[in-house]
Amino acid sequence: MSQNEGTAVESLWPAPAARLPGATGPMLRQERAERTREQILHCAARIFAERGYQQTSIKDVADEVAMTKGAVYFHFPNKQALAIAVVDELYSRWPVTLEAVRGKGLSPLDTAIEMFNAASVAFLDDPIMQAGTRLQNERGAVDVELPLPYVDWTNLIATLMHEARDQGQLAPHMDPDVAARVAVAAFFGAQHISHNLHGRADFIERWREVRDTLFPALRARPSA
Ligand code: LUB
Repeated sequence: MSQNEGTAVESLWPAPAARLPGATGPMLRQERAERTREQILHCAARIFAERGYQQTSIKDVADEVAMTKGAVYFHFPNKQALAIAVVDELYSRWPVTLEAVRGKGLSPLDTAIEMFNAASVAFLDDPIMQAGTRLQNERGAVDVELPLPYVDWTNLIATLMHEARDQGQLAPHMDPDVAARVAVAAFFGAQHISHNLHGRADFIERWREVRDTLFPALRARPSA
């Protein structure tokens, strides 16, 4: 492997020209390196989610991904970088999810519900989500500054609540920013309680209760 592979991956990927048919060695190496990085990140997420930050070592991650510690260090200089990468990966996904959900052409409030639905499933089956949540819960004990939690989500939901108000979908007395904070807090609180009491086994059910209690209160009443 070339010595500058790590930096080349970040700066050149994706490099459309190099993807032309007949592209040779270097691009393939980059793709392989990118895939390796993803594998490491995914395995690190599983371990972080299971054991927490302090109980996880680069050695644990290397064992999980069946590589040498050196191979892991090639992509991530230390455990701090791995933790940041997991959280960054998590936060980079929501705008993509929002675009997909917006593609359904739902009303703003129903788009918000669909976003929470997507997040609820991710809590159950996505190691990046589970690890990101655990790392953020432990952020006081993580020896590197993680991106601020909940802020992106609250802004994303607030944008939808403002759209709901502009379209007359929000109850007239409801402040869109308050509605966003309450919805995120209720959703995330239900997740936290379900996680700690039942390993999230009842979370889908608890989220349905939150949704069916909260969203009717946010909606403007249909005029008679
Ligand atoms: C989101 C997590 C897990 C909130 O925004 C965040 O910080 C999040 C971890 O802290 O999901 C989902 C409402």
